[in-house]
Amino acid sequence: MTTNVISVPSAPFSGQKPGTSGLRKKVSVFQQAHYLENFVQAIFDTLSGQQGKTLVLGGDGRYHNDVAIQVILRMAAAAGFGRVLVGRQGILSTPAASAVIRKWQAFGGIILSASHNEGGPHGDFGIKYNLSNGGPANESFTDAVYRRTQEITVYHTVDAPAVDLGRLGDVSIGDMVVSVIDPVADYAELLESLFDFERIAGLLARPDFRMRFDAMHAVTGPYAHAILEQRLGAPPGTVVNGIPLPDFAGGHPDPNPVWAADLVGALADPSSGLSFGAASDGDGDRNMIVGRNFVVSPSDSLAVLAANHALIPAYAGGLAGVARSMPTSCAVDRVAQALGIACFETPTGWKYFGSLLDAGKATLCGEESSGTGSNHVREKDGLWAVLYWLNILAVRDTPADVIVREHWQRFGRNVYSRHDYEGIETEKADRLMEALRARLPELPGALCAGQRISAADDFAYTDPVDGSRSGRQGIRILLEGGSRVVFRLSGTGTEGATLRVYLERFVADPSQHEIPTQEALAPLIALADEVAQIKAITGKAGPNVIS
Ligand code: VG1
Ligand code: CO
Repeated sequence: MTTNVISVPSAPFSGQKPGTSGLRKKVSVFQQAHYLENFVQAIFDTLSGQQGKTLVLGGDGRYHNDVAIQVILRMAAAAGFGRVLVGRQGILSTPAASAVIRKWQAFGGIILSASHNEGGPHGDFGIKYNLSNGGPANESFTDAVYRRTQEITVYHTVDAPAVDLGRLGDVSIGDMVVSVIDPVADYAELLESLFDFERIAGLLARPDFRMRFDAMHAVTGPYAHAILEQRLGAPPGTVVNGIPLPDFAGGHPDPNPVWAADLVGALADPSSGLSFGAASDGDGDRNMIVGRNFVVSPSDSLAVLAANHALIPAYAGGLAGVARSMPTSCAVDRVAQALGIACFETPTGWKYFGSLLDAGKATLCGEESSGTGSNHVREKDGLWAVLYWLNILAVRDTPADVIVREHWQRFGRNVYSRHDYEGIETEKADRLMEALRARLPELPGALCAGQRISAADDFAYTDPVDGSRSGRQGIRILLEGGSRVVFRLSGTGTEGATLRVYLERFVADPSQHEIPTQEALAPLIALADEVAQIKAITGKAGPNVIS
């Protein structure tokens, strides 16, 4: 059979610029004729050498996933790919896609997701490209794709019937083979090779240990059912909201105290009998860890994972180094120092960890936004983090909250919170950031809300492996004693702008560790408002989400 390529004339759309993690827009934007096709063609035009190679394709199952998969399959055939590995029903979590790319040495992968953003016909859709290392394409690639979208005049496809994605096995589109694969198998096998499954199964079988995993009606449902309940023997019902729905049952699949309030509430209620809770996001790369009446801060979680690495089979040989995004708290830095290993500070977004992982400079990475992962894939990985915690709990036989408290006693506590101001008019958000930038030279030494600022800058990063440079990655205001306030605008939203304010204060004295987080951070919250004029410029009385 030969592939008859059809070339369809098209014209550029404005705004097809990938953000922190791919291109995210309203579903209605993606539903415009040629919109998805143009972006996919821009990716394929930016690649070279894909002829005859393998592409991995899947998404988080949100609304429009099924339509987009069929479009991309036909375009992949026209672009000359030899094979596409596509998850059954078009499903692949982000970490599973990364695992499949690596295991089968694919040329790259396309992941359809807007992650934690809401779904459904009025929700968001998204698309991103991952390279052959399994990780998100770097900035130079996404910049090139964007440039291509601005000059596109044609896209290429083929005439072929829709592939039945419900049936495992191979079919052809022209010369290209489409292999419909089990979305869970390769990923579950990989996780099983990292952790002590026998020990975790023992913990889950104990009558005095009960866990709940909330899949938030997003992609991790089938993965959690297969791994936690089927392979590890957790009682049925351990996984809740485990059936993926195209609109996530109307919620935001974002595992934070606001959107996962049910889980947090259940762990705070002794009558639930629960001892450990966890949740993941739309595409399965984020994690939330909850102990009894205790939400583990993601920054603390990264530090705890690093400090306990010797208990985990895959990491018992030692960590090469750790890496965190700049706004993530410095808790893990203290662990790295104690271990005598390097700690890297990168801009926000997983794409910056790839080169460190590839070069063997870092083993564990994490972000304050509920993302942790390791060199087993090139994405953050929600269920990986949950299994890591379960492995620690199984070995130490200590509840999660006690593990964190003991960690604070040993290393001190980096009290931490993020305040999100959502739905700000873009013009106001830009004005706020520009005003802050303009004030940077005068801030060091200044007194603000009664506190002395010691340094202030706009974070810029030079990749230690490839030397690439990324500027304007967030305004940092540093105070004496390790306190910080960081300001940046979100790069994943689809409506207006979201201002993220990251607040951190180091508390060494154990007698002060139980002070409620917002209370401990109150002086910094006041400083943030005074220095950036948040209320005055945005007109908002307070943040929409505090995590
Ligand atoms: C947010 C998080 C960032 C994360 C990104 C993608 O980006 O802050 O840490 O890497 O989402 O995660 P931003 O630009 O909105 O702050 V996911 O799970 O949405 O793919
Ligand atoms: Co995600």
